[in-house]
Amino acid sequence: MATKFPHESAEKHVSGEAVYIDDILVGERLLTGRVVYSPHAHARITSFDLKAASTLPGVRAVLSYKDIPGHNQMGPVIKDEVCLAESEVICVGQAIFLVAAETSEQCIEAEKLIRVEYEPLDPILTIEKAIDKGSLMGPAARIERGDVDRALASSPHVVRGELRTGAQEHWYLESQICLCVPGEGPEMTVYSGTQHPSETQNLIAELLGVRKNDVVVEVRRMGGAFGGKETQGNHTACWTALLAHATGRPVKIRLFRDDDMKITGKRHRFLSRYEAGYDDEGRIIAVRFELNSDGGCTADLSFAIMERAMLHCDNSYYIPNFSVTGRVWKTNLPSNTAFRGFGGPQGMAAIETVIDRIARELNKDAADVRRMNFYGLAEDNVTHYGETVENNRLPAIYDQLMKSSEYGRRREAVNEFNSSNEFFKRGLAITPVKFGISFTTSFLNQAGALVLVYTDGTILVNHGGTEMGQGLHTKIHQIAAAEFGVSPDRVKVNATNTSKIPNTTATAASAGADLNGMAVKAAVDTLKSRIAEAVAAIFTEKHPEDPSRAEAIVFQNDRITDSGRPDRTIGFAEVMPMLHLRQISLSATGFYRTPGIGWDKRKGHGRPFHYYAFGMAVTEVLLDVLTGRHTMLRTDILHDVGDSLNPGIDIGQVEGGYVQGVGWCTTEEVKWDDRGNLLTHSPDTYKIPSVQDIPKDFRVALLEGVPNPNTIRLSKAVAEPPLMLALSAWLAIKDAISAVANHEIEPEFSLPATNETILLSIEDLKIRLERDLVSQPAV
Ligand code: LUZ
Ligand code: MOS
Repeated sequence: MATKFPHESAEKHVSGEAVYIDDILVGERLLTGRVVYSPHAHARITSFDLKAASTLPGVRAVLSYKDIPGHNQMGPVIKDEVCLAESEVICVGQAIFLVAAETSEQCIEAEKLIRVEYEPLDPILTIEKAIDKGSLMGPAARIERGDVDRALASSPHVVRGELRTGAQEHWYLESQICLCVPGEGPEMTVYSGTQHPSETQNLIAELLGVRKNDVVVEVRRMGGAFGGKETQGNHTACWTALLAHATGRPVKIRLFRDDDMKITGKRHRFLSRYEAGYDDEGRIIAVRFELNSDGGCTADLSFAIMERAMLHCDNSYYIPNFSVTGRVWKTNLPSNTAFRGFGGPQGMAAIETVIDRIARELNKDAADVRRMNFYGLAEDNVTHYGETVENNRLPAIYDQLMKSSEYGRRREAVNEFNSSNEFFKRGLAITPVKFGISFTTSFLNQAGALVLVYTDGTILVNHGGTEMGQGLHTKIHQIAAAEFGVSPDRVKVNATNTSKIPNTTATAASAGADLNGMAVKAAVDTLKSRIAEAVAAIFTEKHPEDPSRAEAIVFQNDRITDSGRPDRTIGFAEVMPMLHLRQISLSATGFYRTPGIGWDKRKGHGRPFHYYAFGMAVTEVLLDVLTGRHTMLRTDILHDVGDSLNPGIDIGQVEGGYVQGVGWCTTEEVKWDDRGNLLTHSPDTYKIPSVQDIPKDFRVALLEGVPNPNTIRLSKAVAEPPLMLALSAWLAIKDAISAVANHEIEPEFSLPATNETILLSIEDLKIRLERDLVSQPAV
């Protein structure tokens, strides 16, 4: 299946023909919706007056929580999140009122006429203050193995410290959007930019006080999501549905970019404390982590994200004595949410910091320290939570990548360069990724499909996953064609629709192709066995003396053939009208649940993941010591996707994931003022990677010859894992900074390593270096 197969919408994307929600044609009865949100991080609402706004010409509805027919609630899992604020606002950006008008300008004019009285309250805007105030979102979670206290006490060396990792804005190209079209009676059709159509459907039904079978959510495609529409696509959908319900007219809300950035949650900031014991070689004996995240003002997915951080703070390393405690803190910022990696990056940044520090303390190359701590193939291969690392690709990837990237030679070249250059330094680092594939909430690992065959031999595939540019529909398209043994041009993948597939799981956790691909295969298998039986009967009618058996029927090259008697064959399209005349059902559902997983959250033990995805990256940077500016000179990546379903798409995902991770690690800094206003709410103050930030020499390869057992066509998930390869860029920068002091003292370092952070780190290093020189006793 690994032939070239372009993204199903590639041509439409570049020609502009791809229909995004904002492109859907609606009649002149379409209204524009707008959300009016809190300017305070924390305040009581003492009164409000909507009269003047409501009577403005063109305005069709101005709504408050009082106008909600059902439950004022849009919490995705934990019901702690109101749809519209009642007597209190708990972050800047929290929705309070909704406006629908004939034009967007009228909405904005109406908003100016809304009178609200607030009584400001003291906000919590940092993890530190949340800790001081005991503002916990919920109970702490812990995973433990071995005796960490004793192991730390008896370790020859111990490093201790603290790491801060920053938030990250999703910056999907298409901002949050929804179009709702009211139908007959309580019916509502919802075109939503959501990764989770069923959850959007459920929340809207509860909000409107209607039944779930009256709400249909459809998603053709999103212009990017990255986790930012796993739960928070629901918000805009809920607001739009309320306005459509109130006015009886189609309503569309598309958030302006600045509003989107202010209103929606980000990747969780973490404050991580660590203690790690190791031997003279650099082998880790024990680690204790305390992970603290900024959950924002409601729970959203914060607990699942913390859990994934706790399940990934081992990254690729066997750590015999391990303790990790995770705490989610409640602050007065927009609720932080899923973002590609889902806690994994924060957990991995913590252990990679530990490894890097151990290497620097021992004056070793961090590559060697990483290698010696990798999970083993046959021993030392059980994680701190009890899952065995099967089909471990780490040693193979390491050996291949060290060689293909010429790490050894380049390490010498970097040293050479650094010893002869004062104002420019180079840095080099290799980091691994081991990422667990499955939702850690085990029941979510399920998917459904509905496959239809028409009498012209065309196939329509419905499944529960959503397309956000990642190529899921393309892969599903290929899977359906391959399983049916027909050419791909017979197949079409439908827009995701809750009236076709009910009760779906979010397209998330990198599992979209794994889960939905298997569900589609199950449906195709059902159809094939039904068709095989009927076709065998047709063949047998001509040769009653020598019957064809259904088990011998094969689907290949657009034909259906008796494999024992190749002359008995009929075209796939040719036979369909015959099957229809014979009253054979040509549609089937498919269902899949991931086998063999199970995870006890409370004990912190089990097998949460079906398998692991592995990858490694070597990054080399050039640092301008006087400005703190860095250039990515070269990145080599070797990544494991099993037998790739589509190498073009998979390499694109690896490249994109890496570059998005580089953004998080380097230039993307989310900042708020001391009243909880987002300062970085547009691309002129928030720096996402551009074409300039892609490594000058970027070499991405997929690991060959590694079929992944028990998955759809022996493939592996791709989406999230490559993001964390960017930690190699982050640590290459640290390596370059460290070269300023000839690797004699360790730089202070945090994430993101912005120009400013780098420059301060260098300045600090120079001051400490001078102080050391002065205090050296004369020999
Ligand atoms: N969403 C979720 C996720 O609900 N559970 C997960 O384990 C997960 N992992 C990655 C991304 N989204
Ligand atoms: Mo996600 S972070 O939507 O897999």
